[in-house]
Amino acid sequence: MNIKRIFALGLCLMASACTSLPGSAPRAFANTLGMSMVALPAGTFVMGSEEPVESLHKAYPLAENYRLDNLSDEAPAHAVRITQPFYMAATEVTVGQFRQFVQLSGYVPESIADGTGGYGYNAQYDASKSARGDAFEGRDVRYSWQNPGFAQTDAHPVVNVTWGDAQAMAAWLSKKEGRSYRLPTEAEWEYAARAGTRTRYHCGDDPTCLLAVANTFDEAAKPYWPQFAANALPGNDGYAFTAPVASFAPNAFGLYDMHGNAWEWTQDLYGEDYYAHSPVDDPRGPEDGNVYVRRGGSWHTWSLYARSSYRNWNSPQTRYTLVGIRLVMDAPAAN
Ligand SMILES: [Ca+2]
Ligand SMILES: [Ca+2]
Repeated sequence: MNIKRIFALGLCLMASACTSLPGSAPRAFANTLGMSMVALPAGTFVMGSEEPVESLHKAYPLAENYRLDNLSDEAPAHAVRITQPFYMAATEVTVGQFRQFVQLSGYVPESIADGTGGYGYNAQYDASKSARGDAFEGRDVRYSWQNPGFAQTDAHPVVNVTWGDAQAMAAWLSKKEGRSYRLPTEAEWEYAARAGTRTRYHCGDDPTCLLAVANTFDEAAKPYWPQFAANALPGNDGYAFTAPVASFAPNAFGLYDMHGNAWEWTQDLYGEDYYAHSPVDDPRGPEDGNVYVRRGGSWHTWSLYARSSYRNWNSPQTRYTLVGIRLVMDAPAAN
C-alpha cells in the first residue's frame, strides 16, 4: 500500500474540521498482530441516506417494496462530526491474526466456549428443511472461526466470531501494547467507509462499481445459491466465498473491503430511530438495546445491502459465516 498516496488523497478530505494528529504520531503502523493501522483525520460528514424509494427502485429493480421501505432507519441524513483523529485497521481481522490472538492470550472464542459451535456452508444442506430457515447450517460444533464450511487461509477475514470475541481481542491488544483498541462506533464506521463520498458506495452510485472494490454476491457466488441468482451483481468479482483481505482496491482513506467480504461489528447498540435525535459530535448509539450494529455487507450480500449507509444488527452472541471484525484505535493525545 502506498501510504503517501493514501494520505495525499485521504487526509483532511472533509476539510471543514480537521484536527491533526500529534506531530509524533505515525500516519500508519503495523501492530503486534501485523494489522496495518491507518490514521484517519477528524472531520464532518453526512451520515445516513434519505434516498427516495422511487430512486432506489430504479437502481435495484428486483428489490421488493418492503425491502426498500425497511431502509427508513437510514434517515434522516444528518451531519456528524468526528472530533478526534483515530486509527482504523486497513483490513478486516484475518484468520491468521485471530489465531495469533487466541494462541498468545489463551482466549476461547464463544463458539467453542459455549459448546454450541457456529454456522457453516454445506452443499448438502437444505434451508427449506431447517427449523430456522437459515441460509447456512448451524449452529453446529463442527463450525467455528476455524471452519466456516468453505476453504480459508490465514489471509482471509475471520468469520463466525461474536461481538464478545471482538471485545476480548481489543482488550488483549490494548493491554499488550498500552494502547486503546476497540470496535468503531457506527458513525466512525460510516465516516471511514465513505472517505469523503456521498454516493451509495465509495466507488460511486452504480452497483457494478463494486466489482473493483468489493467481494459481494456476484456471478461467482450465484451457482451456489440458484434461488438468489437474479440478485447476483452482474459481473464476476472472482470469489464465491470470502476473499483474502485487500484483494480489491481501497477507498480514499486506504481502507480495504469496507463494502463486502465480511460484515463488521461496531461498538454501538442499534436504535431504529436513533438518527432522529443523535448528537452531532461523536454519536455512540442508544443507551439501551439488545442488538449491536454490523456494517458493510459481506461476500453473500446483495448490492442493495452493501451500501455505505445500510444498517443491520445482531445479538452479541451471534456467530455467523458472514460476520467478522475490524478494529480501531484511539489516537494518542497531544502532549
Ligand atoms: Ca463474490
Ligand atoms: Ca467488510
